[in-house]
Amino acid sequence: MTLDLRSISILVPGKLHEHAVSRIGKTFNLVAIDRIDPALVTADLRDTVRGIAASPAIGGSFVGPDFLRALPNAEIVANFGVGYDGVDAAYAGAHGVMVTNTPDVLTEEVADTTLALLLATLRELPRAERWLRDGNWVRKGNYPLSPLTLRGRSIGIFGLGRIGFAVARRLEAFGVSVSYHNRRRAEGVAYAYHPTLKGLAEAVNTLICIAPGGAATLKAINAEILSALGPEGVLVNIGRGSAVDEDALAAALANGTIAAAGLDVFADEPNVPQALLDAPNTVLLPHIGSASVHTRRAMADLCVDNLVSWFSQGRALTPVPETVHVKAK
Ligand code: A2R
Repeated sequence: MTLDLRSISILVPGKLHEHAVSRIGKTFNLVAIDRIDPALVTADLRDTVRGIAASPAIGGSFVGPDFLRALPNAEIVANFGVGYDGVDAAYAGAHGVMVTNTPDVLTEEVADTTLALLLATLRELPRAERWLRDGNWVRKGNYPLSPLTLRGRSIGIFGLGRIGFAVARRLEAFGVSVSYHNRRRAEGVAYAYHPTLKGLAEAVNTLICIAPGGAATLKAINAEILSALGPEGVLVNIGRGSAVDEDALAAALANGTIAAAGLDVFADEPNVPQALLDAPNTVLLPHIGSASVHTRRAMADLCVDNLVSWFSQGRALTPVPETVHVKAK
């Protein structure tokens, strides 16, 4: 007997990648509301929705207890993205709701973007390009030599997981030293381990943040960490903006506590603090770490494949650690 997945209602609250929406529409009974908001859940949705596919905005809407309580028959939340700080996975896990994310399929893309952002920040590539486009090469001559370089740098990775490893492998090819901080030492890894972020920041002059967001890393990169990085210091953040105290960072960039920062993520996206926009020593990207057509489509497929597997095989493909124990009904 084949199960007809079309009878299963999957809720898409707010925007989601169009390939994911299209596949959900063809496979399941797709229902949609404008945003993640329990006030928008009708009595009919409350009774019928068995799964949620969502891409919660950073610093915005949140699949939290209120939303999950409003949908008591939801068995699974398929999060679009590897970072799932937009879903209360601990609450979901404690209440028998599976949460999935989209790891691995974006790892190499985000690692590529990280190296691009690091080099763009050190060698001032966006400003150098502007120099050319503004006609300064013709009018004024060569672009000034960049004070910063990757040569001789020591790199600290905050969050040596899937993406962190892919970044470290690339950095090895660039001939620079790599060390890291995680809560636990990564097994079978030769890179120097620092049990504290402060210890890592003291030991290196370049900090790459690829740790998850959430309460445990909230503003972990603060004035103390930036000061430990020192005047040659460079911060690259490709993980989550919430991990950085942006006021402290703006001050550190303005007063020479550190030299430069390359940021792809911000605490309140899409809003970027004016002080970071005004700083000459920042390279700022609009959260494009994984944002190629190729990789976003792979993420969309994995997001939907989790729903298909859950409702047809009774298992999730990529459950988050907080919900691995959750069994299908
Ligand atoms: O702490 P550990 O031993 O679980 O290592 C993880 C580390 N990590 C932390 N390190 C220090 N303090 C924390 N509070 C903390 N929480 C986690 O971050 C692990 O080495 C790394 C995360 O790696 P994965 O789980 O493999 O994630 P993946 O695929 O590399 O993506 C990382 C993040 C996402 O969460 C999004 O925020 C972003 O990339 O797109």
